Amino acid sequence: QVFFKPITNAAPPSSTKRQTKISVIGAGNVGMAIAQTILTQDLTDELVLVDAKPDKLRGEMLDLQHAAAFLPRTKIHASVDYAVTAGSDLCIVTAGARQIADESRLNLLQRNVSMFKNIIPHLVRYSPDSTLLIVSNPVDILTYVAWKLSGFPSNRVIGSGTNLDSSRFRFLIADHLDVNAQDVQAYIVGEHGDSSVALWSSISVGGVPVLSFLENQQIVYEKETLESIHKAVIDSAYEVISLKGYTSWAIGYSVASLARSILRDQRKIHPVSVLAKGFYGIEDGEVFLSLPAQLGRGGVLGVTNVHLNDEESQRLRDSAKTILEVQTQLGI
Ligand code: 6V0
Repeated sequence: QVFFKPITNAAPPSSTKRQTKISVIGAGNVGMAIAQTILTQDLTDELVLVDAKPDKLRGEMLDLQHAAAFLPRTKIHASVDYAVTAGSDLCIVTAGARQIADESRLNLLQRNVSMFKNIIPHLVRYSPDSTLLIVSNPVDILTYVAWKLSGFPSNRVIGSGTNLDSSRFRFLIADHLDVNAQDVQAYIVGEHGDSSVALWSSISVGGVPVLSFLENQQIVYEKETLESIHKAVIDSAYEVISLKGYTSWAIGYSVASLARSILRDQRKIHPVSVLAKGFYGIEDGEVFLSLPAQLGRGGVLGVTNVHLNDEESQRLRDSAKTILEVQTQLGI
């Protein structure tokens, strides 16, 4: 029965190595891009997919399993039953309702909240010690909803937030300056999407602060170019969606980078959606917004104290207020 003849006098296998398990809820375009990036980057021992559509789910699972010969060894499971997620370290939620023609954003949000009421309690029940990473949109509000529904401490509920916006920002700056995007430090914070806030003063390339360098050189027009880059960041999701129907690859890499920081205790700083109360003058109400946060095995370890000018702080507080107004209509 045994394929290999066991070696004799072997020490018993070490039981100290901790196995990791990631569950991805929603096997659509975004969920599958995240799953495949996690697999290729060897981030987990077990990967679980959950979706409401059993046939699509099994098809996606088989398709990934058939790549086993080319991938690091990872157990891949899929089921519509959340029991399969039991003992997950990280639960990534990408399930989302599609917008119906003429539907208001608030109505779409209400439908996603109802969906979360079905999803989050299962994740809590089967993986009470996990970290929840929310990707479904509107991500900041749904991260708040997940936090409320889960009863988890806020350090274990994170939204993917502006990690993706910041990566788009870094790409566009790198492209403009003809440098490597990994050498560009630049943060977009606040609400994921239209009202996001670019932190101009934090932009540096290879340790050189870009704005003060340009100002010293009195190169004013470059600042306008950077502002047009922020606009391009905001427009880029719409552009990709209008061209290919959805976005997937960049969000896949973005979320995999968060998974790595959390599960491998990388203590890296990522702009992600965290409970913002008490930071940067946001005092009223409980809102989740993206701030530069340090991520590690315990989830959110802290928020860095980046310098924000008056306009940036005000825009952040305005975003918080807008989100809070929407949240009060949700009845959570
Ligand atoms: P999609 O391809 O329609 O996938 C959604 C999946 O969710 C489908 O496979 C559904 O069957 C599944 N689903 C629906 N209801 C349930 C349920 N109750 N339980 C389990 N699964 C369910 O959408 P796509 O993958 O393109 O997008 C998913 C979500 O990610 C949307 O809300 C997007 O707006 C959001 N994105 C968030 C981004 C971010 O930066 N935060 C970026 C891109 C997309």
